[in-house]
Amino acid sequence: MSTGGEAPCGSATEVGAAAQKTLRFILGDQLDRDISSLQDLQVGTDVVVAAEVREEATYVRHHKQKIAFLFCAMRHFFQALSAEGIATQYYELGDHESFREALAAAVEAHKPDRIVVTEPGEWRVRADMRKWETSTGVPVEIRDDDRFFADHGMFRRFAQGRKELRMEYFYRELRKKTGILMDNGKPAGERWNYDKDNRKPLPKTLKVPARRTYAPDEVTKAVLALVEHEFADHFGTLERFNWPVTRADALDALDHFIEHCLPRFGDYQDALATGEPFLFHAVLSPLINSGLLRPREVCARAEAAWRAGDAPLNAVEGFIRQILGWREFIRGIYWLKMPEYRTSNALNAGRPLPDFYWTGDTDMRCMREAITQTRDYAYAHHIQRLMVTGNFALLAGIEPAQIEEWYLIVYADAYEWVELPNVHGMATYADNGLFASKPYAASGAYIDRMSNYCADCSYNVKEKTGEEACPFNYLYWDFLMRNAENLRSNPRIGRIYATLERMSEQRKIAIAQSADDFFERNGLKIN
Ligand code: FAD
Ligand code: DLZ
Ligand code: SF4
Repeated sequence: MSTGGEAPCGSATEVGAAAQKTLRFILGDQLDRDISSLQDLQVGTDVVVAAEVREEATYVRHHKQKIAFLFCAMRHFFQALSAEGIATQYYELGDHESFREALAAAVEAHKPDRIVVTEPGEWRVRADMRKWETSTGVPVEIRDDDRFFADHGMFRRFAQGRKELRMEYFYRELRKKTGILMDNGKPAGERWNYDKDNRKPLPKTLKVPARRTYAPDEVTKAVLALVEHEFADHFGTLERFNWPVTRADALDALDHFIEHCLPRFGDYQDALATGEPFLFHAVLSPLINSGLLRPREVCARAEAAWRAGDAPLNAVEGFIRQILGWREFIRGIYWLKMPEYRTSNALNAGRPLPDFYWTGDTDMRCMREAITQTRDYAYAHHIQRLMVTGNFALLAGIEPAQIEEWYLIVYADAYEWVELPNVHGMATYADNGLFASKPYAASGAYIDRMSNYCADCSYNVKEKTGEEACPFNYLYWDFLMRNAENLRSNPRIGRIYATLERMSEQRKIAIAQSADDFFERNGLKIN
């Protein structure tokens, strides 16, 4: 059922007879009242349109919580627009199957003089959007997405002529451009980066702050029932759905993070712990990516906490670097390199994705923990994504397209612009190190150092080969042996190859045999 709301009499801005009627089409990840497509909105003349469409929910079979989160946030956003007296047209699931169909219906219903949109986050949707003018017969203006600190031109200029693309240098440019964490033209605290201070495991005695809870209102309850019914066979559960879905609740989640988690964010940024899915992380990415929170306000709040003495600089710089540095840089890579980017497979990885990525049914404690909480919360923190599920996919040689689709499906914050470079580039090195100076490959020793998982695992992290041994141990060396031709010349892992060369033939055979047995046991053997 569609809901259309006209501006109530008297609340409309007076406009002349010649005012252009503009249809402003908002996508599910553009839920920001200041989004560029709404910036010159004429209340009383214009209509704002959005649509829940099956095509977006099923082009990959998104996690139930991801669909529910977006539909809830979209419905609440449109309620708030209507409450402002803005004319809206909101199509619910089932009204139209695709953006194109919904737009055609809205054009038919409202007869606009022009259509205004903000550019989408995904290449796939942009290609479609570029045809909207022809398909509707109405002029379409596609505006930049100025929620980001950098536009496409800034990244292109940064990338031009560089042999290596490194986040750190782009981040420094953005620090200078925005003045964030800068004092008199110099980085706050005289250092750009405090990463070395941010690698502590979680002490046994430290209590992790409880998360805020967001009770579902009637709108949210209706969406949860709809998603359970319509997307019953999609991955994930809705039982623990606890996402803020309004601007007010998103701001509340930001307050909570700044006060309770940010002070320790830096220290435990890389930690992993059984039964602790969130640790001191922000858990704000779905809110930022969908528009409920603005990257600028999130960074400003973090910086203010440091300036007020409420959070240390290693935490605040570490946090701001994720948003001002990594998030912007990753987006830059995506738009610089798409659509060819996704097609490379530098390490010729060709194994299928194991079933346990969907079921969590594995004896590897670290993988089980990451996958089951992904199923329950549509969330895993960065180190779980990179050094557990990502590391496994890298070491085992899972085909890039299969592991990329998994990441795009399972996380509430996943959109191709941010998922793809993180998986294709950072986690699996499928882009041949376009922006990572070496593969993020690690054996069980790394996971053991940063977590308490191994103490409670059926495998033995100290064992290197054989059935009892931690699979990350032999898969790590097997990966290096399999990819020696590609990786040996990389100066950052030369030392590791030197160790490999000193290994006895007998040991190398035992490693390869253990890996082979593991692949066989898990249905991952290929010719
Ligand atoms: P925090 O750890 O508290 O970080 C704060 C914020 O920084 C995040 O909310 C996010 O906006 C930003 N951020 C941190 N790291 C990155 C990064 N590498 N790239 C972009 N933004 C970053 N992030 C997504 O938003 N969507 C994805 O689909 C996604 N897929 C990923 C896949 C892999 C294999 C890896 C290694 C990382 C991926 N990330 C993705 C980045 C990162 O893991 C998540 O942004 C983060 O875990 C979100 O949780 P948080 O809000 O608690 O983040
Ligand atoms: C992810 C998603 C889903 C599941 N459903 C919708 C939807 O029904 N309507 C909508 O406008 N957007 C949805 N989205 C987000 C879009 O996929 C996203 O806007 C594009 O991928 C561009 O980033
Ligand atoms: Fe993971 Fe290996 Fe530790 Fe088990 S022993 S939790 S598989 S790293």
